[in-house]
Amino acid sequence: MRGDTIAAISTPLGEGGIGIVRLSGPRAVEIAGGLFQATSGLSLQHVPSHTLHHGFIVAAGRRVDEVLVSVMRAPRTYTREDTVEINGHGGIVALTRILDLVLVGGARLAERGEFTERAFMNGRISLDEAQAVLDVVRARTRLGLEAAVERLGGRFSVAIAAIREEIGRLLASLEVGMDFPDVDEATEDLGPPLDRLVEEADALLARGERGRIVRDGLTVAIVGRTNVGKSTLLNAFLAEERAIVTPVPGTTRDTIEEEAAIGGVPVCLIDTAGIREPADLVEAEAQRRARRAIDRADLLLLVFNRSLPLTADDLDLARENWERPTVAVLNKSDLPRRAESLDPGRFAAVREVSAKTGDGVDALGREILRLVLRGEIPTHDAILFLDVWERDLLRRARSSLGEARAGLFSGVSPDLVAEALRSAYVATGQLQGIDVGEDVLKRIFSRFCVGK
Ligand SMILES: Nc1nc2c(ncn2[C@@H]2O[C@H](COP(=O)(O)OP(=O)(O)OP(=O)(O)O)[C@@H](O)[C@H]2O)c(=O)[nH]1
Ligand SMILES: [Mg+2]
Repeated sequence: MRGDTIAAISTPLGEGGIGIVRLSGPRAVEIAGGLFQATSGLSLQHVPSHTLHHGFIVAAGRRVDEVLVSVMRAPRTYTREDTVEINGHGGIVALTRILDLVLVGGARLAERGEFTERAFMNGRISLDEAQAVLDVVRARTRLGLEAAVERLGGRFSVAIAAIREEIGRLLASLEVGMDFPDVDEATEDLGPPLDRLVEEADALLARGERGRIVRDGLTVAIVGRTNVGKSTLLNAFLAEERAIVTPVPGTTRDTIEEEAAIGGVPVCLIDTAGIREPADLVEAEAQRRARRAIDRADLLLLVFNRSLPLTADDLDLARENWERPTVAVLNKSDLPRRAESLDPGRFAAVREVSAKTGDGVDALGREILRLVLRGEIPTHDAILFLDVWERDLLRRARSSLGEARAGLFSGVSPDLVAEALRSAYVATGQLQGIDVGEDVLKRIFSRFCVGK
C-alpha cells in the first residue's frame, strides 16, 4: 500500500481562489510529467529537485489550466517521498479536472490525512507534530492558530519526554531499592519528585481542557423576558444588525445562532425569543426552542431590563436557572435604574451593560472568557490542544502517578508502586508515539482533511 502514489486537492489555509493538486509517491513526477507542458520545453522527469516550473496542463491536445508545478524529490519533502504540487489558477473546476487527470494517470485518491500519515510513517514528523498539523488545519481563530503553531514546535512532546524520563529515573531508583534492600542510604525519598510529577500532569490536563474550549468553542444562550434587549445584545457582540430589534415585545420569533469571536475564542451565540405567556402558536414554538437552547448552552446570559422594576417572570427565569452557569446581565444601563438588586451569590457574575450604546459589552465578553476558562485569560501558554485519545492517555498517566504516590504514602509493597509507575511510563510513551497501535493511528489520521 505504501508503494503507490497518492493525490488530492490541498488548498492552502486562508486562500480561496488558488488551489493545489498535490501528489506524493514513487510515480508522482512521472504522472504529473505526462500532463504537463513546460513553457521552457523541459520534461519534468529531468528537472532538478526543488524547482518550480511554469506551463500548462494539457489533455487530449487542449489546455486545461495554466499552472506552476513544483518538483520535490525524496527525501527532503513533507512526506519524504517524491512530491509534486500543481498550483492551478483556474479555480475549483479546473482543479477537479486536473485531479481527475492525475488519477487517470495512475495516482490513487488520498485518504483523509494520508499525506501527514506518510510523513509520520517515514519518520519526517513526530506524532505530536502530526496532531499539530491537524490543529492548524482546523484552527478557526487567531488564538487557536497561535496555540496550534506553538505546538507544532513540539513543546508538548518536550514536556511529556521530561515527565517520562523522570518516571524512568524513579522506577530505576525504586528497583535498586528492591534488589538491594540493605543499602538503605542509596534509596531516595520518592515522595517529593512524585508530587511534582502529579502536579505537572495536572497542569497539562488543565491546559488541555482550555484547549478543548478554544478549539471547539462554546455555546452561549441569550435569554430573558421580552423586550429586555436580548437581540440588541446579540447585535452588539456581532457588531452588525443581525437580529431585528423593535420596541414591540415579542419581536424575536425564532432562535438565531451566530458565531462571534470573543477574545479570540469562537463563541456560538444564540438569541432566543423572549419568555412570556405565549400569545399564539408561533410564539409557543419559539419559546420551546428557547428552552432547548438553554439546555444546550455552556453558559447563559440572563438579560434583565434594569430601567424597570423586576417582574415575576424575571424572577421565575432566574430561579429556574440557578443550577446552571449563568451571568445576570442588567441591560439598559444608559437609562435611570429602577430594578431592585439581584442576589449576586446566585449567579456566576452580575454585569451592567447598555447593549444600545455598547457600554460594558466588551467587559461582559471578557467576563465570559474568564468564567469559562476558569479564571485564566487565555494566552497561548495556558492552552494545549489535545485530542480525545491524548487526553485519555494523559489522564491515565496522571492516575497511575497518583496511585504510585498514594501507595508510597500508605506503605504498600514497592512492587505495587513500581507497577503503577510502569503504567505511567507506558502511557507517556504512547503519548510520544512510541508503541501506538495501528487502530489508534488510523483514528488520528482519519481526522485530517483530504490533502493534508
Ligand atoms: N435605552 C436602551 N434601550 C435598549 C437597550 N437595549 C435594547 N433597547 C431597546 O429595547 C427594545 C427591545 O430591544 P430588543 O433587542 O428587540 O429586545 P429583545 O429582548 O430581543 O425582545 P424580544 O425579541 O421581543 O424578546 C428596543 O426598542 C431596543 O432599542 C439599551 O441598552 N438601552
Ligand atoms: Mg429579540
